[in-house]
Formats: sequence, C-alpha cells, structure tokens
Amino acid sequence: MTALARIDRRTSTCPHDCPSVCALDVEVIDGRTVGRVRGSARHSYTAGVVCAKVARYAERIHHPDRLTRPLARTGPKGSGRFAPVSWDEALGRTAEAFRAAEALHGPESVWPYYYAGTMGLVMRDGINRLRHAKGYSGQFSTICTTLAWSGYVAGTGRLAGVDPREIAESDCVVIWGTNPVHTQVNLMTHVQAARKARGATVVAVDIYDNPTMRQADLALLLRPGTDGALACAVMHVLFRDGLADRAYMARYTDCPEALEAHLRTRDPAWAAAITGLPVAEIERFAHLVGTTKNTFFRLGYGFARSRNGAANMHAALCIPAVTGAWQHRGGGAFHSNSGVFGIDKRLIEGLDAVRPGTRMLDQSQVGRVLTGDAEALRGGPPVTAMLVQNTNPVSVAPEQERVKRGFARDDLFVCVHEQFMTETARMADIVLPATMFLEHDDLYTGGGQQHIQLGLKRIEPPEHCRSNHEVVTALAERLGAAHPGFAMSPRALIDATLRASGRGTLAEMEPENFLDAQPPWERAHFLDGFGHPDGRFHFRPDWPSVPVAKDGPRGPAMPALPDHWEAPLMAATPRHPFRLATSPARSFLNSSFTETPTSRARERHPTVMIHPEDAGPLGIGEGAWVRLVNERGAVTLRATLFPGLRRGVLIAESIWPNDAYPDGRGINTLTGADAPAPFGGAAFHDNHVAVEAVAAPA
Ligand SMILES: Nc1nc2c(c(=O)[nH]1)N[C@H]1C(S)=C(S)[C@@H](COP(=O)(O)OP(=O)(O)OC[C@H]3O[C@@H](n4cnc5c(=O)[nH]c(N)nc54)[C@H](O)[C@@H]3O)O[C@H]1N2
Ligand SMILES: Nc1nc2c(c(=O)[nH]1)N[C@H]1C(S)=C(S)[C@@H](COP(=O)(O)OP(=O)(O)OC[C@H]3O[C@@H](n4cnc5c(=O)[nH]c(N)nc54)[C@H](O)[C@@H]3O)O[C@H]1N2
Ligand code: SF4
Ligand SMILES: [Mo]
Repeated sequence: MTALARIDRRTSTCPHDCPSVCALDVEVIDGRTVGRVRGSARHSYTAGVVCAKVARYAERIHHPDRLTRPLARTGPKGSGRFAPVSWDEALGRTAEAFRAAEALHGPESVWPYYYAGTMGLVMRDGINRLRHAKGYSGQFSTICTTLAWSGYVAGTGRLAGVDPREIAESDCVVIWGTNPVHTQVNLMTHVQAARKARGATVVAVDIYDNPTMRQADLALLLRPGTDGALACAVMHVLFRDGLADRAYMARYTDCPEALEAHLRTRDPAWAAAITGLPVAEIERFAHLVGTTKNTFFRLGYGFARSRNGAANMHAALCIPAVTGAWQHRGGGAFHSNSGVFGIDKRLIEGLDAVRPGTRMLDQSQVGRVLTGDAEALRGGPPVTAMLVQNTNPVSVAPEQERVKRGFARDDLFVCVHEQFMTETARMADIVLPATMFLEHDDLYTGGGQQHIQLGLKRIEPPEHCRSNHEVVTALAERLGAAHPGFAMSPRALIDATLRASGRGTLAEMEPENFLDAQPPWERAHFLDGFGHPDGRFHFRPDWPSVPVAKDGPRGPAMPALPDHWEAPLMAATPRHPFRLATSPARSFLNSSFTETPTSRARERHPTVMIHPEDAGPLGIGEGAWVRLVNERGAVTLRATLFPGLRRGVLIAESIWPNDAYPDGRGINTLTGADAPAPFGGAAFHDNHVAVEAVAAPA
C-alpha cells in the first residue's frame, strides 16, 4: 500500500449462513481492495463485534485461488481437469444440457440445487424463479433448520420469540444446544452484558465442554439426544415444588393438567439415568429457572440435529411455558426470528409461477436422488441436469459415499456456480466464477436478530466473475423462461421487495443500511396469544399440522407430550459402541473458510475428541490415527484425548474438506440421510460408530 492509499469505510452485511447476520463496516482501499472488516457499532445487535474469520475477509475475497474464469471439464468426472471457456460457451452448454434433459424426461429431470452460502435474498433465492418459470423439480430445504423449526413452531405456532437484545435484562440465560462462541459470537456480547450489569447466571446445555460451556456458571453436560429427558425432569420439579405458574398456564397453554400428570414419573432420578447428569444438577437447574422468573432460553440448532431433535426442541421450549417466563422482561425463549420479517418474495422467487404438483426433492437426500432411489425421486424421472449455487453438497451433505457416486454419473450434467473450486465444483461439467458479497447488491434478514439489512456493491469483482442473479437471468433468457423478475436489476428487486413487504424503499434504507423489525414487546412475548388458532402454547402438538414449510409427515409417529424419545436415535450397539456428533468448528463456517490460510492454520487437521478412559483400552494415545466406522463407511483422522465428554461420546468438529482426510472420505461419510420426524432434516449429530486405532497413513 502506498502512502497515498485512500481508505473508505463502507457499510455492509455479512452474507454467511450464521444467526448473527452482522452489520459490517468495511475498509475499502483505493476503491478496490478490502482492508479490515469490523462489526458496526451503530447496530444494536452486532454492537461492534464480528468473528475473527470475517474480520480477516480480505484473505477470502482476494484469495489467489478464487475462481475467475468459466471452466469446462476436459478430463473424466472429478478429475479436476478443466479448460477456460467464454461465458457465452459456458452458459450455452448449460442451457443446451437443460433443454436436452427436459426433452428426454420432462422438466422435472432438471434440479436446481442451492443453499445458504450467501444469505442474500436476491442471490440465494433467485434460482427459484428459474425453477418455477421452467417447472423444474422443487427442493425441500431440510439440511439445516427443519428439525429445529418444526419443534419450536409446534409449541409457539410462530417462528419468533423474545428480542435477543433483551438478554441484557435477564437474570438467568440458558444457552441450550448452541455453541455461540463458535457459531454466533454476538450472542455472547449480550450474555456478558447481563452478567456485568445484573450478575445474571449463565447456564449452558451441551454434549461436550466447548468454549461456551466453559464460560457458563452451570454447564450441563448431557448425553447426545437426551435433552427431552432433562426438560421433562425440570418440569417435574417445577410442578412438584410449586414453581409452576398455574395462572399463566391456565390462560396461555393447552393442557397443563395432562402435562403435570404425564410428568409425574419423569423425575430427576429417571432423567439422570438417561442424560448422565447428576440428580443434584438437574434439581439445581430446575430451581434456578423456577425461581428466576425472567430466565431467557436461547435455544440453538445443534440439539435438534438428532432423529428426536424436533421433539427435544419442543420439550425444552415447554419449560418457559411452565414457569411463565414469557410474562417477564428478559424472560421467555428465542430460537429464530425468521417468522417476523414478512418479506414478500414473489418477484425474487417467482412464486406466482409455481406449478402446483411439481415434485419436491429432499435436499438432504441428494445422494439418494442422484443414485436413483425411487422413494427419494418420489416415483418421478431421474435427475439428469443440475445447477448448483451457494452450497457444497459433496462435502456437507449426509451419506457422502452416495453423494459422490451420484455426482460421478456420466449421464448427469452439472453446472456449479462457485467462488472456489470446491469438491462439488470439481465434479461439475461446467464451473462458473461467482462474485462475493462486496461485489453485488443484496438484501438480508437477521435470523438470530431482528433487522432487515442491506449489503450493497462496494467494489468491482474480478473481471470475469458474475453474480447469481446474472447467471440465473442469462440462463432464463437462453431457456425462454419468462418472469418480470428476470428483467430487473438486483437494486430494483430489492426496492420492489421492500415496497411489497411494507418495509419502505431501498432509498429510505440506504443511509442507515438496516431497519429494526422487532415486533412489539407483548407480541414478542406472545402475551397477545400464541400463533396457533386457539392462541395457546401447545404442550401437546398436533405434529402433522405444525405450521412450517413441510414435506410429509415423515418418519415415525412422535410422542404426544414432551418426553425422552429413544426409539429413533442411532443408538450405540455392541458393534458400534460410540455416539458421534459433528459439532461446528470455530474457524470454518460449514465448508466456507476452509480455503483461508489463517482458518486452516487454527483448525490444524481433522480431529476426533475421545474420552481418555475410552481411549486407553483401545490403545489410542494423543494424536494417534484412528478409523471411525459404521454401516455407511469409514473415516480416518487423528484422535485427541479430551476429558470434557461423557464416556462413549465422540466429537469431530467439522466440516473439513474431504481431501484433508488421508483417503478423501469426509466426516459426512458417517452421517445419515434418512428423514426424521416430523418433516425430515439431517441428524448430523446422531451417529453411532466403532473406533479403531490404525497405523499412520503413508
Ligand atoms: N464457526 C462456525 N459458525 C457457524 C457454523 C460453523 O460451521 N462454524 N455454521 C453456521 C450454521 S449453517 C448454523 S445452522 C449455525 C448453527 O449453530 P448452532 O445453533 O450453534 O448449532 P450446531 O452448530 O449444530 O451445534 C451447536 C452445539 O450443539 C451441540 N449438540 C449436539 N448434539 C446435542 C444434543 O443432543 N444436545 C445438546 N444439548 N447439544 C448438542 C454441539 O455439540 C454444539 O456445541 O451456526 C452457523 N455458524
Ligand atoms: N457433518 C456435518 N455436516 C453438516 C453440518 C454439521 O453440523 N455437521 N451442518 C449442516 C448445515 S447446518 C448446513 S446449513 C450445511 C451448509 O453447507 P453449505 O451449503 O455447503 O454451506 P457453506 O459452506 O456456507 O456455503 C457453500 C458454498 O457457497 C459458496 N458461496 C457463497 N456465496 C456465494 C454466492 O454469492 N454465489 C455462489 N454461486 N456461491 C456462493 C461458498 O463459496 C461455499 O463454497 O452444512 C451441513 N452439513
Ligand atoms: S459472527 Fe456470523 S454473521 Fe457475524 S461476521 Fe461472523 S459469520 Fe458473519
Ligand atoms: Mo445451517
């Protein structure tokens, strides 16, 4: 940088798939280069903080390995041999392949596949406009939120909750099944504020002693998939010891008497045997939340990534309905605000072009879909062409062996639009280079907070990179897909979407860059009634009719009332005696940032944590190579001895690229794509495995 460098500070929004959705202040040097990225101090949730990996975003946006040219495959599938081609040729070949697929098996043989690598509404969801205009197969997006959202909405009837900034007014914060120090660091800002200002007690509920647990006053370390048992015993104590708010329940809940009777046998001794927690800890936790009326339950995604995860989310959510915490400032529960923004996505997604009856394919079952599983294909034609944007299924999707076999099919055409040569891009026929968030215009909503935010173009992209919107629009033109959204610029789409949603205009939002959409206090606390037609919180959900986007019911019938639901778990067996969870790594974000040097250096290498007393008898020492095996496959990585686990539990902080493992098999080789109740999802933290020591790979 020369002495004359001009540094501008520009506003933006972090585009990554993270509940924090930080408002950013970005240094732009000489109008071209990104410098330091900071959290906006003007934004009441971000409060001046961002995670370390985004603070170093210059590393990612100016990375030497960024894709900057369209590429066409020249060697066999997955060989990594590509040659640069023009945009015209790349798009022409893609359109031709889509037309050929459609001619042979109909439009449902084309499957546009996407997820939340960017959370921008225009760039993430615009692919659906092409899908709907052409009648291509639908995607039921199960990989992340389905289990958690189903369980939460089963109780409240609406995907919303107490303003997370209200944590600062709480006297007890329960961080349940989320590891915010890794996954949404801003939550800790508000937790620290409550601690500092009022001496709030912090409870964490997790399955290993992670950095969030280490900050808690009470760290409840339970066995994976047993949160329903803990919740039941807590409520048992609340009823038993006169700490339940019967007046609140009579007014706001569906069946408190039935719940009380049902819980009579579910006491702390019962739960201790299931969870592994001491009875005294369960009693202490119950008394804490029973006597601290303004307890804030921050319920995360992690504890719902089990086959009983929706039931467990619902069970934990029942606690504040028993204590009546919802009535108090700083009290109640929060999981996601995705239900409060009311964004009209008709133009962005082309919702007016949806063809009723089009088949919906399960995102998590991409391996089954691509390997011709008739049930996964819903009895329809094979998938023979795909456009993939913002997701890396060869690394992140369950049943990896099947995913790899599927993408290796010679009769499948795949176009991947990416920022890096991911493992999915490597399997493609055509690879298109994508812009990054500071290079295009978009609109964001804050799942873990309450703002609608802008992330506008601040620098020019590398010469040949194009945005998702440009690619979708160019393909629509070549494929003869008609919709007004294709003729609009991203800025015009943002403006029209804000207007249609009753959220003002782009010009109005631009000076501030975000808009606080927090609902009124009474509504956020459900004091004007819960979201179900009867206005009540449901202890006894009618699971099949839970009001979320759904595909199903799927999976087995669920318990009628909160319970420990053992049956669907992938339990330990004599052959596979360990339970494995694949909790998130701090310096990676899903498969993103696995390309940046400092993140890579911090995470070092794929590792599984094992309890020293489990490791000893197996002859496994610190740093030893081990193989994890189950009926889906085997994964080779290094072990680290870690006492902050229950015996029989393993944690592999993920998601490393597959090629970081000696034989190219990534952690999702071991995870399953069977659809859990009530509407599917991916049970990434619910696996059984055997562990064996192996020789160091050559
Ligand atoms: N650094 C980083 N940040 C991320 C991500 C990342 O990969 N890395 N991923 C992003 C995405 S896409 C999402 S959806 C969010 C998710 O963020 P979170 O809501 O935090 O969910 P998870 O990351 O799945 O898991 C959170 C915690 O749940 C624990 N857990 C697993 N099973 C159980 C259980 O049975 N009971 C209990 N009580 N706890 C359990 C895990 O050990 C982990 O510590 O984070 C986002 N932020
Ligand atoms: N074992 C295990 N597996 C998991 C999980 C787990 O906890 N354990 N978590 C699961 C969860 S919660 C999720 S959400 C999934 C997420 O998994 P993915 O959907 O793969 O998520 P990301 O890694 O965030 O983003 C994928 C890609 O999007 C690209 N991208 C970003 N912005 C843009 C853009 O503007 N345009 C284009 N074309 N591309 C872009 C990035 O370069 C990146 O390669 O992983 C799941 N897989
Ligand atoms: S904490 Fe999450 S939203 Fe904030 S900068 Fe990091 S990845 Fe982005
Ligand atoms: Mo996610």
